[in-house]
Amino acid sequence: MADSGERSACEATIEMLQKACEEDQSTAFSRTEKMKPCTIGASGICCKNCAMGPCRLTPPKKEGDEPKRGICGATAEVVAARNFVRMIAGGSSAHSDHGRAVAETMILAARGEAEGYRVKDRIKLLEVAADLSIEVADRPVEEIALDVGEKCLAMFGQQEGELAFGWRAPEARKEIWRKLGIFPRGIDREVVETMHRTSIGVDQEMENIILQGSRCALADGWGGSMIATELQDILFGTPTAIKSKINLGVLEEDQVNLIVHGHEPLLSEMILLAARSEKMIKKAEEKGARGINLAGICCTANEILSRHGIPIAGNVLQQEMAILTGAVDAMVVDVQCIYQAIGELSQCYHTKIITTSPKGRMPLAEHIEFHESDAIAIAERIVETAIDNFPNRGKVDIPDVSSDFTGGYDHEYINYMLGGRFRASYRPLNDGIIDGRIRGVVGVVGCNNPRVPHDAIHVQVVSELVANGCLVVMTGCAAQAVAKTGLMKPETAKDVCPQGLYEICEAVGIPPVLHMGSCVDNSRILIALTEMVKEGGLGDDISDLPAVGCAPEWMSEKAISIGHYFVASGAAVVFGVEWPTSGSQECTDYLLEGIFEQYGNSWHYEPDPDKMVAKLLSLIDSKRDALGILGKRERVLFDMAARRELSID
Ligand code: NFS
Repeated sequence: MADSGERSACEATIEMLQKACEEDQSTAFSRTEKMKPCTIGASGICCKNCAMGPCRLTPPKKEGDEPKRGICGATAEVVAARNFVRMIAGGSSAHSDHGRAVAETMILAARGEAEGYRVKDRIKLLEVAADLSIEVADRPVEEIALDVGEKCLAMFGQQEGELAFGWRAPEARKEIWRKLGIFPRGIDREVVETMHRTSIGVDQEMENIILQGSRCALADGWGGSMIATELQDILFGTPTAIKSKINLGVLEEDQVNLIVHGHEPLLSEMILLAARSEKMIKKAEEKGARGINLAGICCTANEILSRHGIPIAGNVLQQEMAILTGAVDAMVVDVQCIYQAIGELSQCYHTKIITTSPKGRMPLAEHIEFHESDAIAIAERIVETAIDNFPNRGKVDIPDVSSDFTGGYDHEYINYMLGGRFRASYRPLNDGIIDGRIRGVVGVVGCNNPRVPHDAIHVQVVSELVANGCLVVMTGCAAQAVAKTGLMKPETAKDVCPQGLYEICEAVGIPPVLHMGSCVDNSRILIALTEMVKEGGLGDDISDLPAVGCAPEWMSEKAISIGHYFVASGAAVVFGVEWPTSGSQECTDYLLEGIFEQYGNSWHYEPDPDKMVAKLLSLIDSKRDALGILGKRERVLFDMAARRELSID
């Protein structure tokens, strides 16, 4: 296997990869080296939507050769577009099913049928109710919550009209959606129609297929994901800045280590309650442990970090690393981004894997099914299973690596931080951009992918963006990568920011890189961009803002859905790793250039981190130029020594 240091920028991961190597354990990293990707599939031109194929529409070998067609006659650009929008449908389904579960729980909670769940943020409830035209005057909170829950749940099956949260977008954007006929109707409807249109013999026109992809992606960003974020805030509290720690060093040698991994906070919030109960702590002590240590992996981690400051054990590529420490007594999983491989790995390191969702079971795991109606009792059973497993530990190797950081920056909190309690507004942010102290805003989001060095591209790109005066907002596993570097500590601003950005960070008390939560919380970035437009001075639409999105290490279909809803909402988006339609020049040109005309921005692909930074800055500067606020600046380049200085503390 390649040198572990080349596989990851994260010291704890490198240490565990060495252990895996010594103990002959397979990990996603080692399997990546053995599994070469199918180049035809990776480039989006393998059609396997019917049994006449699969048809591999490789480009012509030499000039003059006829382009290959599928058995039905499908052309490469149509196949690439179909595969692309099917990725959107997959990603949109995942985020949206998450949102649906939260809406269902809110209804149960409002009816008093889900012990442990209640409305925690009343103000947010009233704001959301107002946006949904729900009467609030003199009504009890439970009644309003029931209406909000039911109205949100109805958005999934809505057949006609416009998705209500879409009305929050800037006026100019809504007009574009209406003109293109892509204002999403119901969330499920857009996913179903995308699957229908891309099945054999339906939509045969690339542009029309991509249009439906846009409608499906918008149903995610302004629908399913936004429902998840908003209703979670109502039920569990809207995040505010909170300190925490990240990396495998947060595991405790003398405590029961329970990891929550997956996506939905419905379960992890209850596990947190159970793990903190005296009854459970006493049980843990009876087994010889000093207490119960709860930590998270993936987006579940981001959810409970943002609301409770619970430490993060690692991002998606660290799920196997956590088990390799030998210190994880139970890893509780629900849905999404859970590697089947952890089942087998757990057999060698005492860890109990506990599946909890009827949607996601796996061999070699114990299944304790979670139901919101009996949440506390089930959460206690899960915590007890971890406690009972504590005495079964063998050798423990916890890397002594962890970093402090601050998370919990939702768009409401940014608004408040910028303007203060009595004049909360985005004015200082817009002014900072207009006067050039902030060059632009970049959302760096998405996954880790073992095809590229773990965390390394995130860290390089974000460090350089900050050094070049950009305010960076982050979610998902990308946020976790950068939380390890110290860039998310307010006190770091003076060392890493140019003067203008530093002055703003210092005045407001924020770091230059803001952790905004999980991947469904990308909907918070949509709202923040909309607020910037509404504040004025930076154009009339999201497409006018000096703001860009970026996913340097993406892997999931969810990332494609997120990227596409940002593009359809008017933001330029740069992806790294691999471009999923690269086998069709026509489809690629359309997504990277052609759609600019419709949306005012487009996709970009750049796997090289140096060039990615240059591209992000030039996209920002082109918007500054159009707004008449471009000041000439040199790009600050980072050499290896500068990057090392930033290394994990
Ligand atoms: Ni997002 Fe979160 Fe991570 Fe990627 Fe997976 S955990 S929902 S998909 S891998 S960022």
